[in-house]
Amino acid sequence: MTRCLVLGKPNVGKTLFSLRFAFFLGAEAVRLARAGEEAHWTSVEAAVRELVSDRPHQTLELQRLSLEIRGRKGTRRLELVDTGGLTDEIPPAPEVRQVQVETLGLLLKGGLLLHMVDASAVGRPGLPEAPGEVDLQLYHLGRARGGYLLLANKMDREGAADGLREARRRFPGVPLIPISARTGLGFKEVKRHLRRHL
Ligand SMILES: Nc1nc2c(ncn2[C@@H]2O[C@H](COP(=O)(O)OP(=O)(O)OP(=O)(O)O)[C@@H](O)[C@H]2O)c(=O)[nH]1
Ligand SMILES: [Mg+2]
Repeated sequence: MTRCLVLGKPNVGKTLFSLRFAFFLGAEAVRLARAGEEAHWTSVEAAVRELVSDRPHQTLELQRLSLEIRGRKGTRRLELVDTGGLTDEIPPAPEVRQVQVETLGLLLKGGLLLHMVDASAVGRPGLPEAPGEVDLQLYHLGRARGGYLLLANKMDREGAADGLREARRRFPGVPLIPISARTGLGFKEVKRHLRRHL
């Protein structure tokens, strides 16, 4: 089973995307090991209510989703891993540092990389979600290693079209798909892209 990491700064929409994409692919439920116990949700709304927040560093454990992409040429399996938000600076809270260490550890083990940025924050350096040094590092790593896809999220928000243009300029030479984890825009393209790489 191919591992596929969803990476990026805090609050860019990694968890909302992971949950909605799981149901989009036809999962009947999402199951997660939380603090050693299995939790599961049979509706996307219930999962989102509990796991998504506008507060940064909501995700403090790697969240592994076992998924299937069905298609005419058979079924491909993947493990989608929703990770803790990465930051330019080392964060003071130990639980945030812990999940970042786990995230970077998994990054070094390989697998496909889905690097998410908030399109509505690109070119607005005052916002915490605006791409930073950590995004450049992920981009250079992904570009060199391959199996890398940039996701420009929050395309439903104002200013996202300008942000998308700026993202294409700043991160050239890699596949980029504009998406909205809120509306499902671009999910079909992400599915098609992943199928080709699994
Ligand atoms: N408008 C809009 N809001 C979004 C979209 N994706 C995520 N959000 C919102 O952005 C906030 C952060 O979403 P999360 O999925 O928790 O972000 P995350 O990247 O997992 O954040 P951490 O776990 O803290 O790293 C929430 O309020 C979401 O509802 C989107 O496509 N459009
Ligand atoms: Mg999260």
